[in-house]
Amino acid sequence: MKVAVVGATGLVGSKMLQVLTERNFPVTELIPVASEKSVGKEVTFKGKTWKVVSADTAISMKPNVAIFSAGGSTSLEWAPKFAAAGITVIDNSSAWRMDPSKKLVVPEVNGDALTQEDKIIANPNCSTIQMVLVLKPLHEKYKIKRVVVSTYQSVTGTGVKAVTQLMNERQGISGEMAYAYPIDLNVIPQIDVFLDNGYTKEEMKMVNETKKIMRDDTIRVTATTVRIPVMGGHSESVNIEFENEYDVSEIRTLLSQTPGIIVVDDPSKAQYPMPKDAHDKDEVFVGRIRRDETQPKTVNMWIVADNLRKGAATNAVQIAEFLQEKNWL
Ligand code: 2RA
Repeated sequence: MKVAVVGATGLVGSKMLQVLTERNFPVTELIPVASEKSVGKEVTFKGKTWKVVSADTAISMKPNVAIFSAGGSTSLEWAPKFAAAGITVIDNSSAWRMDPSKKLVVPEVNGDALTQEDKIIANPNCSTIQMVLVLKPLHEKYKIKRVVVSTYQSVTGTGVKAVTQLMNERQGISGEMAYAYPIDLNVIPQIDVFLDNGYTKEEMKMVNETKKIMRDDTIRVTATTVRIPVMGGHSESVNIEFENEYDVSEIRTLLSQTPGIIVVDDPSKAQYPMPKDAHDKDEVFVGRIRRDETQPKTVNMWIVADNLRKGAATNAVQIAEFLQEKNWL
């Protein structure tokens, strides 16, 4: 299988290469793609070096699949050109996510929506992916009415520049800033730009993408998304109101039995998920599952995942695996 990774030199791109290797995706030829200034550089994959090429050259090399992680404008420009050449695109940017003609996929949740005709497939936003994986079995069993989520998001979600800003601040070095404010010893209640309704784009991604992936517009979601000086993953405090009555221990069992989820929830031993433990893991971790005592049929929980893995690279590679198993690549 010839695989192009567009944005191969970025944080998510490098994670893609790592995940493709670990999951033994049958890559016979890697086509790393990056901006003109990186063309000619080399990328190491499976013990070999592969030359970085331009998007144009990559199309002429006819990969079976192209996994994009190079930002929205690159995806808008290039994904249709790859697709027109018959190459299936899995796109990690927000460019196509809410396009009604494109599927937005978390394989465990709505992989069944995919068909052989889908040539540009959108990978959801990191903070949405980890939440919907948990919401899906709960919705099936208790029917979700409303979700209130607050996020605590890792700087790795912004990219290399933000990691450098955090590290520089920690060492007292002044350098280029990824954020408008210091991030070390701080919390920034803004991820992405503000929209007219006073919410940020990241918050509205959580609202809109959740409905699309869950295929249910009746689920009400409200979000506050926050950047914190952490590296290993995104954390989320999630309050979920159901239509039907539930039982906390039943939820623990249900989530423990759901592929891709690990329940870490033992208050007597101070056991709960933390980003430092989720780091470099593919699973989504859930803990602090407890009844919301202020209203009926409502539960609180804490959801943590490595945003570069299940929130980005792993989910994209899982989509590729799904297509490959169907022989659609
Ligand atoms: C973030 N959601 O963490 C972004 C990355 N896709 O900023």
